[in-house]
Amino acid sequence: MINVIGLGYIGLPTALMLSTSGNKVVGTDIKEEVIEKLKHKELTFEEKGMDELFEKALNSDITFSLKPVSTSFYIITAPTPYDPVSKKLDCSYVVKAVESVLEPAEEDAIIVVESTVSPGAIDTYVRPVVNKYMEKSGKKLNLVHAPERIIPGNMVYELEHNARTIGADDPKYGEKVKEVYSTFCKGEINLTNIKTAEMTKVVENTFRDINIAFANELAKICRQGGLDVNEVIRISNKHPRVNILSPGPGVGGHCISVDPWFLVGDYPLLTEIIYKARQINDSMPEYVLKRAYNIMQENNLKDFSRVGIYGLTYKENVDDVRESPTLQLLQHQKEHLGDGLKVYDPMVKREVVENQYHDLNKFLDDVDFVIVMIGHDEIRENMDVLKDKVVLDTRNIDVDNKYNFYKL
Ligand code: SAJ
Repeated sequence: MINVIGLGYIGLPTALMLSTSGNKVVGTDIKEEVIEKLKHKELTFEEKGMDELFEKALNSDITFSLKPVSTSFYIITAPTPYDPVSKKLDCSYVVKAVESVLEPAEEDAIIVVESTVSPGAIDTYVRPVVNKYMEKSGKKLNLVHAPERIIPGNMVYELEHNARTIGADDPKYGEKVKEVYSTFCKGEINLTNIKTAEMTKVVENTFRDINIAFANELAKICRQGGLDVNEVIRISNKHPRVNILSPGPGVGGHCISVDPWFLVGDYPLLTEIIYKARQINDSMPEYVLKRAYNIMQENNLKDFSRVGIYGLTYKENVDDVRESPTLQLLQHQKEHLGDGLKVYDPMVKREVVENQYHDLNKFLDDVDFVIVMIGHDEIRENMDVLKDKVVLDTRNIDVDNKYNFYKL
């Protein structure tokens, strides 16, 4: 039986997938409301393909509990927040989750940590707790690190098809974990040690951050040079060894905008590109505001309260607002435009910011200038609704330049 500890964005789909792949699964979370909802057959967040997966898992007898159960296989998917000032990882949730399974764990049990941690964090924070318990109790436990790689918006597909990394002290236990993950994972499963597994995860997200920063820097260069960055990238990408990513209003989410800081924090003198890339991506929300100000002047628009922001999530078609470029932009609205910008996002049902709308038509009635921060399918499929507005399209939703939108 597998006990998944922490039923958030990673833990829940993982638990459901394991359950529908022939494993007996118990999902555990310390939050009562999460367990209550799941027991009442309600999902806690939206994600493509999750409804069907949940339905199947319920038929495969997945159960949910507030406390860990006694078994030989745990998967820890607790959150790993970071301190916004020091940029240091806060491993306390992972440590608490690991502590919670020490007592119920059977002799020789495997504890797989999936949460993203900074390189070396397992040795620094998790291993001492496990070792101390092993000494005290005489029970043998085995730590394994299998960092998750699934992308919000396509999690269910990627859980099944992505290659995976499994880091273990002893390859024998790595193989055991591989066997379990092979029940659902069709991708290649690579075995390594724990420290390498930690590093690969952070390196993967840092690679993407740097490449997005390059695209964003190009956008600034092309704007100043009077060029269309999207056209430059489209043509450059026809080269067989060039694959430039898309510029945008900033990098949000809990992964790419966070993980590179772990390397900067630990290797401050060596992380020049990595640090610069973070700064460039972090500069984008304010860059959008400055661009918006110029567009307002050009169009003789004076009323900041009739400026609307389309999109509050960190990327398209997800409901996650963590570290979203729009939230960063709103923090700086007063410095560059003025207070009272209006905000709408079809994916965000709850009240997150001031002046938030839940109806696209009402939102459009109240604004003259729309800054498209996120290209949700809703707006990509209904671009006509914007045709009478002044629009700053930061996501290049109007790929064919049919609507004369302003671009980044
Ligand atoms: N973005 C751009 N331009 C691009 C691509 C992305 O501006 O060309 C922006 C997005 O709009 C978003 C941010 O970057 O604000 C990050 O989005 P993303 O879709 O690139 O990635 P995440 O954060 O949703 O998920 C990443 C993935 N990592 C990599 O692709 C290397 C995913 O595989 C990881 O599992 C996830 O981080 C994680 O949990 O670490």
